[in-house]
Amino acid sequence: TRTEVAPGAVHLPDWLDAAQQRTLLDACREWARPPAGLRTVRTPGGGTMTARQVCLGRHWYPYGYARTVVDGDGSPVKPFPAWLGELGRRAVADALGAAQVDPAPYDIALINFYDGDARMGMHRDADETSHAPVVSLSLGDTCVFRFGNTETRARPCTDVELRSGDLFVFGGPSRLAYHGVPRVRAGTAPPGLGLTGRLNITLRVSGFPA
Ligand code: MD5
Ligand code: FE
Repeated sequence: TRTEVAPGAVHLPDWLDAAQQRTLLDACREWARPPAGLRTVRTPGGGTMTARQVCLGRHWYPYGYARTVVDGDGSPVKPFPAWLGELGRRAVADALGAAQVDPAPYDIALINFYDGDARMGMHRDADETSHAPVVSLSLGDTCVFRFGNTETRARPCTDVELRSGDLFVFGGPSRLAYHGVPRVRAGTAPPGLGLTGRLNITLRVSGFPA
């Protein structure tokens, strides 16, 4: 069942089968290892994000991108693999149609690890130059994903449950909408996956020169 939550914002539940989820989880665990592994993101105001993160291709920090882990161990960022880019293009084609697949290749992945208490406040993703659709893949525990509007952090918004294997694509006018993760439902991951908590992989086109 394909649900268009707003123009360009499409939810495809269960897009990844159990074997594909396992493969992606194994890859995420490798990427999370040092050097340039999982780290805690510190915000300019002195706070810390509760979801921990690892990046591929370019390193995201509030609010920009770098080629090295500027707020961690200083290592070069791990490369963005070609197979992940192909997955991203296939995701956009399935969700929005082949005509919406950006000509530029996907070149950045941000992988967020949420434990039971982790959340993500309402924000916009505006640090990329390209407006190509963002591809979001969820693994593990179900979360409440809050999709807002392009004007304000506040209402109107729509809450959507994202489960392990779900695909969400944010394109067109939804690319710059406010969004967040108000809660993770601990203990709801598929028993066979072997993941405690939630993992989200976003694929992005930076629009930056190679
Ligand atoms: C997550 N991650 O579940 C979410 C999924 C992040 C982040 O928000 O910035 O790492 S990505 C959701 C997203 C991306 C781009 C646009 C929109 C949502 N949107 O317009 O709603 O960890
Ligand atoms: Fe975001």
